[in-house]
Amino acid sequence: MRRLTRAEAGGGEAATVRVVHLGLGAFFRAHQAWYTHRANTADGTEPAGIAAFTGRRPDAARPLADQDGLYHLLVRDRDGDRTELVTSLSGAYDGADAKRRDGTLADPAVSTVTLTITEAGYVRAADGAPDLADPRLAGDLERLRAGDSAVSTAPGRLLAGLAARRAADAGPLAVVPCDNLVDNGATVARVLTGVADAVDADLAAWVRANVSFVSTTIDRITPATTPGDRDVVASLCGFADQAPVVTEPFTEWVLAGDFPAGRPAWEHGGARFVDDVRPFEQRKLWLLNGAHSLLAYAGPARGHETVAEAIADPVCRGWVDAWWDAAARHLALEAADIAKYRDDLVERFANPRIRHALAQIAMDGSQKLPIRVLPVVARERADGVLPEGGVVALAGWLAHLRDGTRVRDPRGEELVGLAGGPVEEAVPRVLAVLDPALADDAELVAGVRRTLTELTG
Ligand code: CS2
Repeated sequence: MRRLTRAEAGGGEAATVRVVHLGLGAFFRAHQAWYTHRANTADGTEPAGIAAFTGRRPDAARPLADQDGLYHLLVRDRDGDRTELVTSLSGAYDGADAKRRDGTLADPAVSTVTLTITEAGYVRAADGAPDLADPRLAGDLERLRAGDSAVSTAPGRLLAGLAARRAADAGPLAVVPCDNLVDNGATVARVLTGVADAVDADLAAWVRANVSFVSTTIDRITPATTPGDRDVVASLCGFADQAPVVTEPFTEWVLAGDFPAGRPAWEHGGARFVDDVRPFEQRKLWLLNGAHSLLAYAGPARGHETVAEAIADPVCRGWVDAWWDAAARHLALEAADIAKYRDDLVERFANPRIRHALAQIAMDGSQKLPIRVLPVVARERADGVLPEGGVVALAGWLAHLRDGTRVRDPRGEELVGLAGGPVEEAVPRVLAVLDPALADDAELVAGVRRTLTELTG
């Protein structure tokens, strides 16, 4: 078995770094790094290298660094597997390496920063402003004010890098968030300028004048890689790749915003540049991610562990269809477009070769539900409708919290506490954490109680 290196695999020289990425995980490698790879391999483009920094998993950099940044995608169709070598990663680093991070962001050759830091990584308060009372962010503010860039939150790290860029007079750049948030460009702008305001007024003014915040919709289902997947990659391509990424054939990237210092030619991977991402964003967040969360919380009550198992169960499929009917009523898109998107989603969810664990999707519900489920529930309630799919998603979340054994959420401890005890009181208590208006809606609360009892027997 051959070791994966640029010399062995013919991946070419690592390209000059033009993109910095924060959040070196599987989704980034299946998505933005793949688009950059596609851009680099198109005729007539100047190759752009990516320097990627880890977030929650510092150990993710090591196997990639050992492979000169190279790795394979294992693209799994329902009929078979293929591998694709991705060559756009020029460096993989521990996100705590402040010197490297700041030095790279201070390089005028860098034009773009992409982010996959998860919904929770933006450290936002309920009103969308940075949660300056969060102990980690408060600690970062102290350090940044003292000129110390050994910070730990993603907004703190990005701001430290931008301060270095300003000091080096390295010019403007674009920040491109790639997390499943509503209006993610405006969201990250609010967080970053809010943190900058709390650190230094001159730095905040520089950020406002020099950083363009691009909004994006991103999509590619990327389950966690298993040791068995590494064996499949080895047998398909003959390399002992220590860091392959499993993904589906489908991929989408829609972007709106300015790139003042240029950008990789991502359109060569199929990225679309539009004036307004909102219709694409709502379609994706409500139909795909909303259904994912519904299945993640209600599927285990019916004995399922993966999305493919759950969607094959007619009861779960019925819930998802009800959810999609409700969401579709509020999408500003043609009915035929929505029908096609739904058909494609069923096909993608049912892909038997993608083992997408419901437990993976169930993470961080307190951050995800307000984005992917509550907007539809609120619209349906305003129309006087009790949306069955939304009720099942919320009741399933309650069941997940009451069980308590698999909860991974920044507010997990508090939520598991609130979800305990008699159902009567637990339901409004937990719903109020998402939005007090939900707990005041007697019909909704009664529906969630009823469904919770049905789900948990
Ligand atoms: C999933 C997403 O884990 C989750 O919350 O809903 O990661 C989903 O797989 C991606 O957004 C697909 O593009």
